[in-house]
Amino acid sequence: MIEVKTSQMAIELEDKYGAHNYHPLPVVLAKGKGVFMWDVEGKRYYDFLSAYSAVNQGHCHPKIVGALIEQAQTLELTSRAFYNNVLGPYEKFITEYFGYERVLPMNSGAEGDETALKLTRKWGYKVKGIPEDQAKIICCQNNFHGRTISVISMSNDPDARKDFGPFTPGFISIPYNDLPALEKALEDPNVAGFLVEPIQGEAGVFVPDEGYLKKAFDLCKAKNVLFIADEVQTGIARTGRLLACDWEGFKPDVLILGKALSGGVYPISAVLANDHIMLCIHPGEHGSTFGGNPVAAKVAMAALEVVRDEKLAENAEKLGILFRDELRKINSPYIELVRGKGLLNAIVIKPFNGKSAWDVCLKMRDNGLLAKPTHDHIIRFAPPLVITEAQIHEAVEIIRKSIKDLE
Ligand code: IF1
Repeated sequence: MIEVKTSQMAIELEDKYGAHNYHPLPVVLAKGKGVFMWDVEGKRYYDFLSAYSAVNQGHCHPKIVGALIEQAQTLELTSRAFYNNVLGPYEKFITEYFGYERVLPMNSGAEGDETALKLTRKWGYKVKGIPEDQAKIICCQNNFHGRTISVISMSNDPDARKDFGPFTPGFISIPYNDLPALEKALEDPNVAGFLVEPIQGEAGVFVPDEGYLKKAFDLCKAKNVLFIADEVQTGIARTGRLLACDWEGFKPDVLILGKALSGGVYPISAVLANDHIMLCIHPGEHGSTFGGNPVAAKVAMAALEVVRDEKLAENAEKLGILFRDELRKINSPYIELVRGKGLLNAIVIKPFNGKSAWDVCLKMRDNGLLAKPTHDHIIRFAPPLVITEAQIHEAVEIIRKSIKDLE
């Protein structure tokens, strides 16, 4: 491997040899620890993206990395053709942790969503009695559930869809945070499930009205429809509760987890459900070579233990309140709005002097804090949940200074 000596060199290599499916902020990271990352030149940054909430436990958490190394040196992969001595204990651990009877382990978030869609359809035919090939799943406008063809079939984002058709049929798209629209869509007797993000991440950290999720859950129950929560981004303590649905005191029928299920060290996702749903899938009907492998199982257990032992949900709730309060004190005509829950937050920027959210992110980078715009005018702020109160104050100061620098 050739050695990357400068940031410029790394950028040129990616530009020359990689597919151009991303447009990263120009910063080349070489090291991470806790809430910080360092670039190739050794400059330190606050990480206010956390790899889209995968690194909730902080970069290179010793307990999680330790679990990875130890298991990788012992037994890495057996496939599911055989049993292994770690998967069972992991399945017991994660189901008890989240309060479900069964888990189906996968790797990426999109695979988790695909799994949930297949499971819901299967349940629709086997239990609900929907006629063959007629099952429908309700999804929400402006959703983000990943990049596979069936998942983008639910999307209304032209960038995600254009020239990737034809699409998978069987989805009904309704506006998010709109109970009457849900009620109407649920009149169709062939609806098997309702898939929703408790907070829409890609849409710009759009937090629905209080009570929306629980009422949506109740509407689904009244029509014998599965409520499927995509907690890939909102789950694992990010919003100040273990799950974002916990805020409204109900348990989704089907729960999709990913990202921080590994603390960012390994791609791990999972679908959780109770027997009457999960046992609709039989041997040979679904799976994955890597899903639930011994390394993933050990890593996920360590990652979940860290969340509990270090009280990350409590910290996210407390520091989220502080963070939003402090952001709202920044007196700038360019901050239109601050919103979020726990440590999943965003500011909406009013375009000014021809500057956009991207320019703010570049300035924050210069001042030592990394965040990413979503759309032209929204910046997501989601630091690792191990952040301290003093660090929140320091980070807000960087954000304030960066906006003032542009004024
Ligand atoms: C990228 C966004 C975040 C997700 C939810 C499933 C998945 C995601 C709720 C799929 C993934 C990511 C992936 C990342 C960008 C990102 C993202 F801005 F695009 F919307 F986080 F907000 N469900 N979210 O948020 O998980 O298959 O990627 O493991 O680069 O596409 P995956």
